[in-house]
Amino acid sequence: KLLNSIGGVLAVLAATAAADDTAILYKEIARNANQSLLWGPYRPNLYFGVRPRIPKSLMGGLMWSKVENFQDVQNNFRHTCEQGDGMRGYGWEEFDARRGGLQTIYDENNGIDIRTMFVKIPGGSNGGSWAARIRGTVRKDSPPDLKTTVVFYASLEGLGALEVESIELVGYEGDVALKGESDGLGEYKLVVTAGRGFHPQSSHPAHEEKPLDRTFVNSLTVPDHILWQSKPILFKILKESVDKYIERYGEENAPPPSQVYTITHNPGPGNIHMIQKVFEGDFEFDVIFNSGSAGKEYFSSDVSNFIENTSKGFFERFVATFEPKPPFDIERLQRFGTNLFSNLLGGLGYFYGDSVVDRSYAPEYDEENEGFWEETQAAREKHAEQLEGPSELFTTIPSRSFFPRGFYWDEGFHLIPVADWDMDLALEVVKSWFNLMDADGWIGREQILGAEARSKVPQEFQTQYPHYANPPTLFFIIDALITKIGALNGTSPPAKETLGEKPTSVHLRNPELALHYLRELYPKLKTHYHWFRRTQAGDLKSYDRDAFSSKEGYRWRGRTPQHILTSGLDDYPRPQPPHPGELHVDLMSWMGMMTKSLKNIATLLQMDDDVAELTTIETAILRNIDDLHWSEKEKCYCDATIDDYEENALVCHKGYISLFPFLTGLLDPKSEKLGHILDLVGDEEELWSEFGLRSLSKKDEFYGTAENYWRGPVWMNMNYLAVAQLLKYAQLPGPHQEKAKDLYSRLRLNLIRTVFDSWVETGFAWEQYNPETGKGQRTQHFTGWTSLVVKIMGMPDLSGGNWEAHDEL
Ligand code: 6A9
Repeated sequence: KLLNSIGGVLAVLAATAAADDTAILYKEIARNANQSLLWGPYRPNLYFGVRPRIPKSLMGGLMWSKVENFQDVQNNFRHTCEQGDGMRGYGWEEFDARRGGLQTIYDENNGIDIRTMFVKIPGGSNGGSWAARIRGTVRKDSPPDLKTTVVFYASLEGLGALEVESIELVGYEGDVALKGESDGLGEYKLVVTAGRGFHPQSSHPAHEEKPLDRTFVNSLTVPDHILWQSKPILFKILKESVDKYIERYGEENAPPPSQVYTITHNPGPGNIHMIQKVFEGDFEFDVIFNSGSAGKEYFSSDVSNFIENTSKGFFERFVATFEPKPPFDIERLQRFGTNLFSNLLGGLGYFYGDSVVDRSYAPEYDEENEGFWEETQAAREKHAEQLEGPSELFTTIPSRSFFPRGFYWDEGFHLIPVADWDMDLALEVVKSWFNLMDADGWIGREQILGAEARSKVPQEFQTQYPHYANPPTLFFIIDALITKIGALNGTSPPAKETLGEKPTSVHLRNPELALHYLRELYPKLKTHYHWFRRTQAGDLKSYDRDAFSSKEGYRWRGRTPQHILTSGLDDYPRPQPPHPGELHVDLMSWMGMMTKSLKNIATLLQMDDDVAELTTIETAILRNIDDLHWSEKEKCYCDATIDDYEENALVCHKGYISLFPFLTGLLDPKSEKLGHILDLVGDEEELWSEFGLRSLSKKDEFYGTAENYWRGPVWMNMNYLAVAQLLKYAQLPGPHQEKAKDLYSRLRLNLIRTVFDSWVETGFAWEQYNPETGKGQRTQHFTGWTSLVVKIMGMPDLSGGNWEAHDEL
């Protein structure tokens, strides 16, 4: 049935000649896509940093500080996003990876709001040109003549040249231009305009020699591997300058801080160029990158137009894409939605570098013995980690301040909204992740690529192990692609794709290209899948009943008594003590989801043998989920272990883990078990809170204890899965339809209200929410899976307007 329904699409691929054409067309499209995605603010760990998707290349970044007194600079120079900076909020209000966007940084401690407007200007054969307008607006509560120093730097890693175009002796009165040439970018010119704004004046003799209405440039040559440490480099040259002033005038008669903290003007060749301006009050200037092959140079007047055009239609496109439904179809909430989504997409980064992997394959890592976690711990200490790579990754990130790097299972969630906005981009990111896969089929859970990324992670957390897994959420995106091309149910691609300002996704407009993509990726997906089956297999020999002869049972590797970091639900309570015969119901469910997804692709691609094999596995998983993990006593799904009497026993801690077969879409709408699961979901004494579903039941002995990370707090990724499944069952006939509908309607409202209220109150999205108060907690500015609320806002209102009875949103 499935195969027939996609006959039309497959006919295109049937003839070899046609398939060849597709491959050629595909290459051309990929090249074009690369053009529009080459440049971006792809250094999301910085408040504003630009780079192309080229391993060693030109990079730019912004730093600033107030210079009102002699203490400001040390503490207030901004560069990397830090939770301790005391921002009143920051982030992208509008962002599209192919066009640009705008960001505001509410820097209360510096008394200024910094706006960065970034636009991409297509043209030529090297990824086009771009411009950034930097605007500073003095905050209401700070003095109107606030003095701010701003540094934009450009650095060049690898081969090529970058130098100041013309030399001015005291400082530049007009624009500063750098010209450069490097791999993948050809020749280019980077201009920092004189801009607009007042500059501090003083009667101190130093001011006459170095008037602050000039732009100062200090060009240096430093080893490539320390280029990313631009702030320490700046501090070093600032200190030299401060020392000179003090030496000359003494501390008593030193010039004012705005003068003292200016770099020595020393323009020339170098691989890093610091470009500094000092302002009094509001200011604005542009950074314009003109690609030589574009054949046209752009100026500030053009930039104004590009900014306007980039912004125009953004909101409409957001609304057309996510279609917020009542009661969220009002502007206030839609603006909140654009903000969350823009921050998710604005977290897109390009990472390149080596990473720490323990490839010892030590026998202890087989985790075969009781007490294995002590053996593995000892082995981990013994085996020197090795650096491997370098590798590259194009990905979004969970949080710009705290976790500015790729996380495997977070990314599948991030890409769910991205796939609606720009499917081609989502597929590019998926491909980038699968390019990291090793020959065995392993992809590291946390991608800490290069020294800059490592600098954010304590050493004991840096090493990745090639036998450690993480939930395979990228399969969500493959599923979304298949659903969107309508291939499996025979519908045609959605006409919505052509709405408004929304550029059409080439993979959706040409399903044959989507199939080509899947065909190319399929061998990797399969290798990855088999890696999971092999390395995370459970040991079923103690469960020696006939029903389990199929061997479908799974166990996360990498557990300790208190944590299974690999599961993603780090400290969720599990059987104690850990046992090599343990079986984990969440992993079993992920395997079910992955099997189904792979089977869909295999069906589309007419891999008949694979379809047959996957069908057998799927059936066995579905049967064993119930046989191995359902507790008749507790009426929910549980982990299994081997108890003191060498018999298998279920260990139940009610919470997200108990819902997993439901969360991953494996339950039949008519199943009696679904009814019990819904009861657990809706029980206020267990999982239900007015702020979303608790990770652990209020009645569990470990609720709210120890680290209390996944032991009660409300997480949006799991709540998104829950609300999406409730919607599914609310729309399918069955005995639990009404119950599902009621839970769905209320959960949908609760989740949006929780994230929205906290956002209004604090200016941020948060990593998790308190189940008692609803307040955002743990990591601030967590713009990863918390942004899934934009998908929830777009889910239908099934309450018939009954939400009016709820609190004002
Ligand atoms: C340790 C600390 C500056 C934990 O969102 C990323 C992950 C999730 O995948 C996982 O499910 N977070 C969740 O339980 C954050 C993990 C951060 C680990 C970094 C080093 C550095 O502090």
